[in-house]
Amino acid sequence: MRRHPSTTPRTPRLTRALGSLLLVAAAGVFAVGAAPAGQERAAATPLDRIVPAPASAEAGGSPYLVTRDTRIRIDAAREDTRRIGAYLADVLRPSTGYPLPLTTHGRGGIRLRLANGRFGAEGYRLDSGARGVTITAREPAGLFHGVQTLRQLLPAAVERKSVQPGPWPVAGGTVEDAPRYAYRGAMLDVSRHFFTVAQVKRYIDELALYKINKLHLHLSDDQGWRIAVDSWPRLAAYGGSTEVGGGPGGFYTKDDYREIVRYAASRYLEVVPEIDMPGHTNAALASYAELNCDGVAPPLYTGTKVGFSSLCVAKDRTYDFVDDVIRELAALTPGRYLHIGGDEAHSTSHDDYVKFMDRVQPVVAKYGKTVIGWHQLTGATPAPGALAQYWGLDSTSAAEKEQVAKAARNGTGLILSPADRVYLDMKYTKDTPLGLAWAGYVEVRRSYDWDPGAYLPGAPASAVRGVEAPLWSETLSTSAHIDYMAFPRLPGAAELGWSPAATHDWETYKVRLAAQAPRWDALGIGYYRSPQVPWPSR
Ligand code: TNX
Repeated sequence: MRRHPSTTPRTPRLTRALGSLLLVAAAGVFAVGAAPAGQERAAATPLDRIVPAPASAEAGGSPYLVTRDTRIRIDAAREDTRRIGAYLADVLRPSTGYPLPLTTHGRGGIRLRLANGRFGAEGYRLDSGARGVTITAREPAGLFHGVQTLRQLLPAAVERKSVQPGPWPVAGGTVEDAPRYAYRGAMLDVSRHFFTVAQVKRYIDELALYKINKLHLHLSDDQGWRIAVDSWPRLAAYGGSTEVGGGPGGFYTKDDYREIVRYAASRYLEVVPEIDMPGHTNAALASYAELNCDGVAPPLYTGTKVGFSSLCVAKDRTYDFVDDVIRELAALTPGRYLHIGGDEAHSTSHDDYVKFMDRVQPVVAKYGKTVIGWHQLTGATPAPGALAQYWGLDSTSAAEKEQVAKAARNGTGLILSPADRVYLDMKYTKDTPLGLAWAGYVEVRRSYDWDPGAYLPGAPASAVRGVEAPLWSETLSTSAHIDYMAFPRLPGAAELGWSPAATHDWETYKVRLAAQAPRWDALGIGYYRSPQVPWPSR
């Protein structure tokens, strides 16, 4: 993989070069009249004007024009390549109105090709010229990410569901790309408000566009238990029967959940399920009296306070429960991680917390999974291989930061989710109608402008496995709410996880981000029009 050696942002120079190239192109190929008279001719998007920024982009040669004759070429032997080709065709057909058949023969067109090479597990190369566009990768995940790049290189109208006039140019040149981090996540809290399978799928599609590869589902909390557990059926049937504000709540049957996992996998996302323990457990405690130290089940809870519930650490029955839940959840989980929460256990003594984690982490290992916990887990003894998800703030005490950094120095991997940067449920400003503000207001620039590799003092850069943007749902109950809080901050978090540090530059990022807006309009994604970003006028 070729990388730019310089540590200064190279985007402006490249963009200028691409800009003049495109003037030439526009005077040539597109002047032939592909666009209806009187309509502005679409210039091809410069190869590096995508989010996340690619590791390298070299403009050169003629653009490729997707036309009625374009075919999508795939490898006969590979079912996964065929599926990615079908996915691409599904994106392009409604707006172009072209047939875009999949074929294993011929030349040119859009070619998806698996080949050995230094692409890594998720990298790809995209070569574009007059005769075609070829995306090459070692693994299907790389091809899929390359397809997302191709989408963003086509005019935004390609995302519409009705036939658009075109033309459909892809700038000429080569993109070589691979992620900075293997873990690029987004979390959705389906406990405080329940979101249906269809709503989760919609979010998955939005995440895939920005090359996010982990969907962390916060499946249980005080306000609701959202996954069916056969051995403890009241968890979902009763514990899932309400939500914040007293609405009807809901839960996923095992088939629902398998469908989410399958859909996520088809977009190359791994689902990371979370059962939050030992705090954040009122829904479980309300469902089974025997889980309470005093044997009395509390009522269901529909408010938004945190820190008032705890599993009974001293009772053996608690560990039957934990074993059953983890066993059934692990069986539904093809991915390698199982998140056990561990945050805000304010009603569990420190000794009990340590005991609980010492007993529960081996259960996760027993069922073949790797532990992830919120960073409070570093106050106990993280299991070998465990990852800690850091959700502190700039203002978090030096002692707490050092506790996490020390664990990192001792081998605990880190997922970075600083609340005053990438908590997507934080209000943008005091006027944001949705969201919370306990971590402060988080405008778009603040959300983007930090370096995961150098973020936590005393933590080695090599401990950082990636970035995750959590979306807590105390105040959010619809897909429109999700979209408004996630856009435009989610693409920034995705870029921090994907792009080389050398590309990091707010001034060029905000231009690339602004260029995404017509795409969101085409996709029906309502977003916050931050005054920090030079949005095109509508
Ligand atoms: C803190 S972050 C929580 C959640 C809340 C969230 C709201 C974390 C691990 N716990 O219980 O939903 O703040 O922003």
